[in-house]
Amino acid sequence: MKNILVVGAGGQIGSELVPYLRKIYGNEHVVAADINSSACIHLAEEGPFEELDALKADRYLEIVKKYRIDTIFNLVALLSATGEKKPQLAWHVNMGALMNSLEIARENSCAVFTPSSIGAFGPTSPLDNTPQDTVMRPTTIYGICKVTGELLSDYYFLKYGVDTRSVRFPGIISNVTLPGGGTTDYAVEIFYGAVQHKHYVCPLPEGTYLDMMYMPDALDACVQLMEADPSKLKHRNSFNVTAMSFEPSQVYSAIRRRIPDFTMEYSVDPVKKAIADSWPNYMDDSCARQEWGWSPKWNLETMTDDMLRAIGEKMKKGLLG
Ligand code: AKB
Repeated sequence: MKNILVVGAGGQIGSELVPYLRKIYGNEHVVAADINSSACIHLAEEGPFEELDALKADRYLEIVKKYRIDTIFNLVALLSATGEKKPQLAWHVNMGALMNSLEIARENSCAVFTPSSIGAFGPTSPLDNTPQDTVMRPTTIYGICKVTGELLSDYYFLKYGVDTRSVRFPGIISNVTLPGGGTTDYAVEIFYGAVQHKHYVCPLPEGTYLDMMYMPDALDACVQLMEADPSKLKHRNSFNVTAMSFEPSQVYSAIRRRIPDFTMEYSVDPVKKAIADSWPNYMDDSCARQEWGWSPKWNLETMTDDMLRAIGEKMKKGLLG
């Protein structure tokens, strides 16, 4: 990776991936692009930024040529819960951005990273220790986009030799940019609830296990996979990766051990519950471990310490609304 373009840079992953990549590859070599320039003020101060609607192929191509891009991180996506409210829009945006990324990559010899998700699985997948290669019949539009995206990315590799690579991310927990419209968002919001209000109303019921990962591990996964020796990759689109699996009362207890007066109640969102019930409880990520050395560093305890510290600091500085 020499000249990198991150499309959808203002989102939860992009806002941390851009600075992480810039530290490794140099500020000038990592271009941030997003439809919403106001979400990218910090990114634009530290390195190149371009306003881009990823559905506009001509403008996308112009940026790739201008910066001689060789690697694209396509992070544009409407997440699972939003997708269920606006399925046609989710398909249009998620597949449109991917198709443009793949076509531009094909014409300009770029590698492409597009995150897939635990949402690519469905209720007929084995939900415990979900294998790398198994039944994938998701019942959400988000999952349908993810499976289609995986197949399309493999197709571009097999047919055109485009270097496409991807991971199936679990819920990602971070303290810089809030996620929006996802089913796993509760696992981020609970930390803000604990620090700001000492209370949280959880939209998923007790017992709903889902895979999760702390952002530093997610950033490592992106770089490690894109830097992996291609001759070692038996899979490409897409690798199961996970760092931990928990259900709401476990993260609540972890926080309560540090903030004893923190309280939580449940007010179950039936749409989110149905989505979460159709997703794995925990995935088997041994292929990622074997093929490119995936090894997460954070667990629920260490992540809880770090999340509460970081959000506490933001609150002291008056940075929380
Ligand atoms: C969502 O909840 O939609 C995402 C995901 C797991 O892909 N965070």
